[in-house]
Amino acid sequence: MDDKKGFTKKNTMNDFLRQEDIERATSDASCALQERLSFTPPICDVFKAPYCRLEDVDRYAFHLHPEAKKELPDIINNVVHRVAKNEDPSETDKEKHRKQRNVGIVFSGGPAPGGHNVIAGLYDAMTSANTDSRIFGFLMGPDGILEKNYIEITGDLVDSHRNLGGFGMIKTGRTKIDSGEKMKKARSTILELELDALVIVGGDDSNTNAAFLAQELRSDGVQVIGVPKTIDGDIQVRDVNNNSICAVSFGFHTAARAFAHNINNLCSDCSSDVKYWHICKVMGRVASHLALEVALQVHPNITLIGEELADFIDEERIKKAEEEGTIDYTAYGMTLRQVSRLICDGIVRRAAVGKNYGVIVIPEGLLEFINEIQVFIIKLNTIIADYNSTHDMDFNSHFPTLKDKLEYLRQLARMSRENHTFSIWNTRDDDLFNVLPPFFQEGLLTERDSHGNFQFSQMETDRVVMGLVEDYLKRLADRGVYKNGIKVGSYRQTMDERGLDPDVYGSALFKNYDTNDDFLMVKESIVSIKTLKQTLVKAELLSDSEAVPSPVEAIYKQSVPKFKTQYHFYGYDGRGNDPTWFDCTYTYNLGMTAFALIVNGATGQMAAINNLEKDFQNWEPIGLPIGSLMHLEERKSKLALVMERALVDIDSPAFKVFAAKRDKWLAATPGDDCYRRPGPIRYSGESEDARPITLILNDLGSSFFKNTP
Ligand code: FBP
Repeated sequence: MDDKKGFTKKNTMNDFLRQEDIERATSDASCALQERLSFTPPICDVFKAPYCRLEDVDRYAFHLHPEAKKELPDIINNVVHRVAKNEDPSETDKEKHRKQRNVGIVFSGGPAPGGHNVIAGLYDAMTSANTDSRIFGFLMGPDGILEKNYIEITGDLVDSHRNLGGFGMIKTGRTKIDSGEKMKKARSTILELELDALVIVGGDDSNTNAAFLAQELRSDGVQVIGVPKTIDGDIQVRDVNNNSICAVSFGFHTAARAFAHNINNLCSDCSSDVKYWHICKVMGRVASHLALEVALQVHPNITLIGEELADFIDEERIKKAEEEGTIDYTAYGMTLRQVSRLICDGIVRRAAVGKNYGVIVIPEGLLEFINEIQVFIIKLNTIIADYNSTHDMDFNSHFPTLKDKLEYLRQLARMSRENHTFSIWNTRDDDLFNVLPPFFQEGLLTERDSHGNFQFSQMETDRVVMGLVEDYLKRLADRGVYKNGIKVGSYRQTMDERGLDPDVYGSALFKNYDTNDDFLMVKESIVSIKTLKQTLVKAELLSDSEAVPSPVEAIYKQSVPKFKTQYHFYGYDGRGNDPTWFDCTYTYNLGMTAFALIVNGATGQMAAINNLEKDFQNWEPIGLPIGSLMHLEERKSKLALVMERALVDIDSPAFKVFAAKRDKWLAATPGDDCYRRPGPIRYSGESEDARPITLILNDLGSSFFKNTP
């Protein structure tokens, strides 16, 4: 366009950016986001009725811990509740349902995909019962309760977070309400906001908090409901008869599927350029549920499951000790060195069939199951907790460098020599600790979280294990055991091309030349050009003064493996993923379940869904008595009443299927690998990925073995 003076106005960058197509292409609201926001998860049948009630379910039994009876007297006799339709509601029931309520909600602990849908389910249920009801979201986790830091959750806010991952709407935090003073502050906020109920969305520690708050606030008439959240999958509830009542916490499926998809991409890559071993550390804190699910989703070549290592018994050692009339306690549980040998075995076997590449999955909590390391973790937990409880400054701030920390430990060892009543850290501990590599020492001494838990995600577990693997592989290579197999055809072609008779050299070079194997293995005694030459001279194929023929040298060089690794950590990425269909639906119904429990007067209960392992039509909203799920555990060096975490059960069908298939998935045979493509995460449409494979196998296994005479 010309201006008055006849100059042509130049388009500026701002004009360009203002164009509709540019705005659309660069908008924060991607098409994928908009589709997600408009997805409505299905609701359980019971929520289609206008009113619901709670039915006591007496087929489940729990061992009540005496300490729980003592500390939680008002909620310890809670039972399992099933949410049922109320087909014939009385006027009181209707009033109870329609009552205007104020409810608080808080996220606690690490984010887990689906959290926003818990809020959406609760919001939709509450506002459809009474449009004047209000939900307050406490910001930054339990700190929001203590510091009266909250927002009112509006319809628009909910609509802009439906089916989205993360906990961005109200954020999260790891503070524990674990002292009289904090309890007082929490109570003051809750009463000031005139809350009828508080919903705590969290893991084992947070549900423990929910139980204690329920006990504390009962006399004020405030209900407290927990919701099982954690990608770790370690909130699983079974009764004393092993009946599964809550198969898994929300977030687990999405995180596992996200990790699986990315790890499968590594499988595609490594089987294409055939030169790397990818080492994948997978989150999950202590339990290896995520690693197991990833194994079932992707079939990586090697997956370690911590719980299995702890259960290992070295029969040979036991037998030897028996013969000597002694007991060898070191025969129980795997050592770090044995774990590394296990991995080496897989690597060596694959190399023998020409596969000097692959994928290894290591759960982040692996070290917890290695006896020698667990002892360090427990001792250091105690030392750090004791230090923190008696000093104004915490251990890590007082001893900022590794050197300072080691010096403090040395002082403790000295103290134990001088004063025999002090035995937590003795000279032997100190000596053993000092031979560990510095990065490993740093890892073991990292700050514990606010619950006193060891922070496995900060530990370079994978590097610790793989350091030993690399050392041992070098030794195996020196011994001539770790070698690349040479394809028969490739050997013949190399020799033929240079006019050498493959059969003349074959028996001298290879230990399996006269077999029908697809891959030839260079003899173990040949570990250098020098030993190669000696072998050929001995076989009278060469004189002392002659050089090794170049094709033979080339074949030898091909047989020497280069062990190249790439390290990956799968944790925060999957934890922040948008939820799968399973998690979208599970969490939306959990929010509705929380409301059903509130309407019907429950407190100290955890909202849950029974039959998650089955098709959606069978899902059954329930309330679980948190008090009955508690036991004593060491936290900050003291025994504390906490909700019990579930570890991988190595007698479960899912684990047994994995154990039965792992040799196949190692694929140490000629031919293709057995990688499985789980595909990207979807939130709509049922498919084979509708729920975790672990749940499917455990369900199929339990009915199969029940029906087997
Ligand atoms: P929650 O148990 O709070 O759900 O957190 C799970 C988790 O993601 C673990 O898998 C991991 O070890 C830990 O949190 C990491 O903690 P942080 O977020 O503090 O780094």
